[in-house]
Amino acid sequence: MRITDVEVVVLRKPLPTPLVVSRAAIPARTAILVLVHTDEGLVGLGEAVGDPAGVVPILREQLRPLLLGEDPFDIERLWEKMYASRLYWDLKGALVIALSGIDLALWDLKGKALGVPVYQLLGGACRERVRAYASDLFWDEPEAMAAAAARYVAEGFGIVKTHIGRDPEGDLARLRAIRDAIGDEVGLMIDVNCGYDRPTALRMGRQFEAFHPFWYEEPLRPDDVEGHRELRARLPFPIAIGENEFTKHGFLELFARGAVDYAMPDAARVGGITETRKIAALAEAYHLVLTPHSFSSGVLLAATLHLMAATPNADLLELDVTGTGIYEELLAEPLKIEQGYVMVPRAPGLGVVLPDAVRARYRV
Ligand code: SMN
Ligand code: MG
Repeated sequence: MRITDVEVVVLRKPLPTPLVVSRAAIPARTAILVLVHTDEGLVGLGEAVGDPAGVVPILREQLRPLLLGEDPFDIERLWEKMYASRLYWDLKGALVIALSGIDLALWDLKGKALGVPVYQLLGGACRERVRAYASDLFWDEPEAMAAAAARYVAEGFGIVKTHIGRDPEGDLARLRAIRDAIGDEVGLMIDVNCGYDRPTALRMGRQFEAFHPFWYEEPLRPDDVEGHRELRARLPFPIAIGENEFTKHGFLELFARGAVDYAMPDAARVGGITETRKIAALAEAYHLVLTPHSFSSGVLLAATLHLMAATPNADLLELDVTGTGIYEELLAEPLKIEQGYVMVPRAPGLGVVLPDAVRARYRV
């Protein structure tokens, strides 16, 4: 089998109200989908999570020519070919994000060609269902955040994640409202999306102790490895980072310097399924839990589920429960969620599809 084309489709779903995090308000849900076409008519579907303005030209102009005529089964070799082609310029960022989209598509294609789900290609299932947490509770009025949190608990989630960090003092009222609404037994993750500087992160972290966080996510900028290490040493709850880190080399530094408790590579950013597997093995050697970041379309969700199914030290699927994503429309079979657990999909490949109607609905 040979690769005949790499097609990029950008989908965009405008939101009635933006999702607000510490440094940004997200006005629309965007998905950069990558389709790897072959001479046998089989197509693999992947996703790259980044800014289309940077990622799409790299996919079309830099990576596509490297793949035409290649055997799509040679995933490791093609990964290295793409990465090494930009070694003098781009070791992180948009290049690695673009490469991730192709990597996901190649795994999907291989699974579809062989008629097996991707988790089987990755060594087989460690689990049939993955524990999930409800990711939502974007920055809003405290009452609205608390009501949503209570709803997710009623649906069976044992852990919820909030996105705060815009208004240090007001955020304490938000946490108080959420904690009061969910009770003491439910896990509460606090994601600050790189919103603080070092003194603020420590001062706020000390005040967060009252709310017993499950974890403190991205308190600082992603490049502040030492700052995260210090916070980890000074605060009595775990630090989760990684959604803005790239490749095994980036994660090796986080692990070796003791900057992280929960490692959060995003398979559609960090270098694909191929690279996330290597990061998982590194994390395993450091006795760390892999809790992949996943907040995009159904394609990344499916890739994350397959990875987590086949990875011994993976736990805590990030489930986008906002209802705003282009999510189940891209899944071959409906998602099965039971009491906060998500069943691992069994359709061939990643179990993802891009129906014409979905393409037309959100096409940019
Ligand atoms: C997040 C990232 C991107 C968009 C929305 C929310 C957040 C997460 O950091 O961890 O899901
Ligand atoms: Mg986050």
